[in-house]
Parts: sequence; C-alpha cells; structure tokens
Amino acid sequence: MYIFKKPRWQLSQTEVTDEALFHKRRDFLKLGAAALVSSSVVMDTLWAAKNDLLSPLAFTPTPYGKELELSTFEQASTYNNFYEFSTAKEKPARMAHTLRPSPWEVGFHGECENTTPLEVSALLATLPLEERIYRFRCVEGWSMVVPWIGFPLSALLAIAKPTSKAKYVLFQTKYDPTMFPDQRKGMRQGAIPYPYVEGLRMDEAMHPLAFVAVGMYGKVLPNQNGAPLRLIVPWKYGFKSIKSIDHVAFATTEPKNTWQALNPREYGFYANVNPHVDHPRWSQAKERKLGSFLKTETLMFNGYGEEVASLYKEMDLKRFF
Ligand SMILES: Nc1nc2c(c(=O)[nH]1)N[C@H]1C(S)=C(S)[C@@H](COP(=O)(O)O)O[C@H]1N2
Ligand SMILES: [Mo]
Repeated sequence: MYIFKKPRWQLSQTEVTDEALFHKRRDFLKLGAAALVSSSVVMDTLWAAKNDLLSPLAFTPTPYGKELELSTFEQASTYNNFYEFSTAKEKPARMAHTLRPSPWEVGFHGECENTTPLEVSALLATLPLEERIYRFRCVEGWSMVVPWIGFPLSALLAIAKPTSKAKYVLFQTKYDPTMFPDQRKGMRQGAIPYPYVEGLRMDEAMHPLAFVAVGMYGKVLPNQNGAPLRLIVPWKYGFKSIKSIDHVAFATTEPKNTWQALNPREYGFYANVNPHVDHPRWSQAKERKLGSFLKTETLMFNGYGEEVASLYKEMDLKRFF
C-alpha cells in the first residue's frame, strides 16, 4: 500500500476552508440562541474593537478602487497566509503577537548608492501616506478587496538610489525565530525554507501600481498582515506580496523567490494573475472572494491589464508564469 504524504508546504485550493469561514458567523449565532442582534453585528463589533487597538494613520484618499466592494477588516485580518506562524489560515491572527514591529530597520543592499538602513518610523515621517483600494488574488483561488495605506514602492527604492546595473530587486522577510515560531524548527522541519524571499524586475518594481503597505482600514497593519511593512503587487498572485520586509537588495540577475525554489513546476518568478494559465493542480479561471459562496471570473492581471500589460508585451505568459 502506498502512503502518499502531501508535503507540508504545498499550497492547496481552499474550497473547504472558505466555506468554513462563511459559516463562522452562523455558528456564532447558534452559540447565543437568545441573541437579539444578528451575528454579523456582534462579529463586526468584536472586530471593530480589535481594530480600535491599532494606531490610526494620517493618509490621503485616492481614486484607486473606489468602485470596488471592500472585504471586511475581520476577513482580511483573520484569514491569512503567513507561514512563519502557521500554514493554517486562522492561526496567524492568534499567534502574531510575538512579532515586534517596532523598532524595525529596513536595509538596502546590492546595486545602489545609499546603503544606510532606515528606521520605519523615520520612513513614515518622510513619505506621505495614501490609501489605495486594490483587488488581491491568492494563487490558491481566494480573493479579497482591501483598502491599503502606504506609498508607491518607487518612493522607497528611490531612497536607495539604485545604480544603472540594478535590473531586479529582491525583498526578504525578517529572520528572527523569537518573533516567528516556524523559523525555530530549522530548515527541514519548518513549513518552508526561511527567510521568505521575493523579487521583481526593476520596471515592475517602479510601476506606479506597485505599493508598500504600512496600514489597512485606516490603521497600522495588524502583525498577521505583515507589519510593519509589506509589498502589495495587485496584478500578481498574493505570494509575491511579501510581508514584514527586512531588506531590499538590488541585483543584476533574476532572484529566486521562495515558492519558485520550492516548486519550480508550479510557481514561477512572474506570477501574474492569469485566468488562461492554470496552476498544474487547479484552474485559475475563477476565484472566490472571502465570505462569498459564488465564484467569479478571475480577470487578466487581476483587472490591472490596462496599466501593466505593456510590461509583458514581448513575453509568452505560459512560459514566464
Ligand atoms: N513572509 C511571508 N510573506 C507572505 C506569505 C508568507 O507566508 N510569508 N504568504 C504570501 C501569500 S501566499 C499570500 S496570499 C499573502 C497573504 O496576505 P494576507 O495574509 O495579508 O492576506 O501574503 C504573502 N506574503
Ligand atoms: Mo497566496
């Protein structure tokens, strides 16, 4: 008899978990049979209270995504992928209190003139914050719409003054086993190899839609969403949007991102959202927005094709997936 053990790191499609999330509100109602208020009101109040504990940010609203229907703060902050804590979606929200987002320095390495590390608080004092509502599509088939607060990635990279040799930029999540319990297990026992690494081509990184989030829903980022700062690349699958960034490094060659290193057949460097290129184990044609039962069509480049398609015009997107 063959026992096929699924590798722990293997991402899977999330139908069941999504349904579980959907039913959570109803279970809450059953718990309090005498409740006069609807479960969603109670849940929203509970989560509003959690959100209240986070510091508010001053920011300028922008027209980005004003037409989109927001996911709730509860949805975006309790259904997470953050393997440094756990591979279970609901666990990072409960475990991420061990992450200490301040003080926090961001480093700049490689092909750049200015390699002085910057404290995040100093960064916030320099760069004006804006709010952008973006669609977010995980490679697993779920999606959400989040009001991020932050600044264009180009503004962060400009501080480092990349040289003309910089063709790619690498991002690395902090490695600190006192903050991230899964990093304690060592290379072979953890869910994935750490530190988590991601990368972009320089022209992708400088694109005006590429964003660094330091907050969401008007407040600083909850730890489980990648405090104190994380990447948001809305036209790419969620795994490109690396959390809790320790440093960036400018490179002459394409860096190997964590998921590509783990499974190059399933995950590439580009990871552009593409309904016409299926994942080897599931279709990417549709997605399920958090909290909803029905699937909707996935949009080319996650709906940002008008802005970003020109970055890839000479490329075979089936090959460079
Ligand atoms: N350091 C780090 N960054 C990460 C991940 C992770 O496990 N570790 N997961 C990625 C994946 S697969 C997704 S879908 C998003 C999830 O972001 P969210 O929890 O804010 O929804 O974070 C991405 N960034
Ligand atoms: Mo993801």
